[in-house]
Amino acid sequence: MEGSDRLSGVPRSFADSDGDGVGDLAGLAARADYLADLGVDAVWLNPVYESPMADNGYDVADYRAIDDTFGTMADWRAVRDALHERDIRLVMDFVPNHTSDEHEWFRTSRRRGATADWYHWADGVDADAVAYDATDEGPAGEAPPNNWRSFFGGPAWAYDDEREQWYLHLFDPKQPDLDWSVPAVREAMYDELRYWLDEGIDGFRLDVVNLLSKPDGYPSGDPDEPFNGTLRAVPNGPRIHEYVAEMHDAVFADRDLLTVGECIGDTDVDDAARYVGADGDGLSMVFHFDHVGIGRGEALWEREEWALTDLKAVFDRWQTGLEGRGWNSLYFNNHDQPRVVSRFGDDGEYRRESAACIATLLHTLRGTPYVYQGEEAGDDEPDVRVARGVPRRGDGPDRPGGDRGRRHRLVRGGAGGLNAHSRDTSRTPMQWTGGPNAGFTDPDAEPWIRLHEDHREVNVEAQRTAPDSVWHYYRRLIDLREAHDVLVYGAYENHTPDDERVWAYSRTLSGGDARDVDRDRAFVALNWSGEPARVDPPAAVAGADATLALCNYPEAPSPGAVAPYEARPWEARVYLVE
Ligand code: TEU
Repeated sequence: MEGSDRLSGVPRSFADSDGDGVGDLAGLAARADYLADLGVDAVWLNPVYESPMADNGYDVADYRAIDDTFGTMADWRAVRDALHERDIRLVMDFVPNHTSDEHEWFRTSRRRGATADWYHWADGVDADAVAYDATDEGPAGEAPPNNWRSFFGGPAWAYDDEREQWYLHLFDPKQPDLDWSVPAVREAMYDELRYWLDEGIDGFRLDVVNLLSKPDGYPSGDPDEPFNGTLRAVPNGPRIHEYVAEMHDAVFADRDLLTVGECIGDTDVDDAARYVGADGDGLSMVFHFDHVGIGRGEALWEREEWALTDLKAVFDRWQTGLEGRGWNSLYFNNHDQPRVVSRFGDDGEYRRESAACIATLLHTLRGTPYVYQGEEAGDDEPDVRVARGVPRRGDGPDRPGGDRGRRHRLVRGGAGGLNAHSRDTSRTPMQWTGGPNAGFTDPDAEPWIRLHEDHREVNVEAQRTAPDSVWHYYRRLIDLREAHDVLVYGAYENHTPDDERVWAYSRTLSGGDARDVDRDRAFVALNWSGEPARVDPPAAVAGADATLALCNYPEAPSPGAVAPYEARPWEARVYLVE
């Protein structure tokens, strides 16, 4: 299970069964064969719990109920069964750090009932005594308890008139943070997790799990850093590993599960090793942000020049750093990230080649590849103004009038930076066909968010009928990885760390490995550019007998040995070396 693919997706954008323009569980169940055809062996479902949808369902009002938007519990069970019948596992997104402000726990907390201390409540401070800005909220002359900023913009504290105190919300004001130092909170969350395991699911993606333990006393962060230093002050807090270990023992132990924890901020390899646990008694793996942080400016919407060597350095660090200590997750895309073809590839002339080249990287490294809906069809980024319509229809923090909305308009150079980091553009409906509404919903329905205008050319149906498409290339990559353990478990060595175009590396499974290994070395060469580039295989593989197992150009040479060659733009080759 470790090495194979997961497909992640936003249910509201995947497939609509009832013509209301919003994707749903019945739509997903009806596409189970598609997932099996692609070859993924697990599905990570973004939240489908009952929610006022202030943040795409990451604001949960009831962890045990399915939101009407997506269907019923019976529909959910039908999805589970449809996947299981095809040997596809189901991983649920779980949101432990915060609830919706409409959750019964928060309603009771704000009136100082039984869950009075379940959230982070604090008194305000004298506005004249602090250096940070007060807000218009709260009593006159009172500032929030500290200077932390919400990751969605604005102060991280909101004043509650009913309780007459401030509560912490690291995301939207409708997402109050739970206080995990309270044992009853942890027990309640473990109960919710067990509920879903008892329903027969196969794992969890744990949303911002590394924010659960807040620093004692809510110390203000460094005002010279982005978000006033909140992103440095809060993640990986003092008791976090205690909580994860406890969660493991209380919920995950003795079950065959996949647990992946999203870890934002400066989570490094050593932190990740601790999350996984010395004896595997933690999470299966984490999502870190080191590589997706490349090319992002200081301000949220700024875009910077980036260099391939920087991207390599991140992967090198994680590939070698976790060797023998933990397992990597491998991803570029998800519901929060701009489409990788537009970001690190070429969404113009070399869309097909660059999409396949980047996919080759994800499928030939040590770890678990995650593919985000549409990625397998080579989806790129629509212009954000198109995706959103005017006014935009996306939900959550980027809504108009929010802090992000204000930042949008400040971006220099038009929509470039905005496109680069908006979350809406990756959430446009799945492009199934070139027909009306791209086959996502009924022809006369209005999709909840506008379709990408290129769906007439770029869609699953067209991709599946073209043998040399990105879609078929993903299929072949998935099969190749399944067939060759060296691509899953082999040690990674980068042969070209300083090259700005060529990324050439080998994977080696050392002898004596108990697994059934048919070949013990692979050599992968990627030309990460639109120019021809010379590939010089390292001494260890040069001249060795080899099979060219995969190449993203249809006319591929089939040499009996790895020899130097001139790589075509975005050419990717995978050799299995004798
Ligand atoms: O994301 C955590 C997170 O920090 C992201 O919001 C990220 O900073 C942002 O998207 C910029 O790229 C998780 C979920 O994946 C996201 O969808 C939720 O909005 C968030 O947590 C709150 O639950």
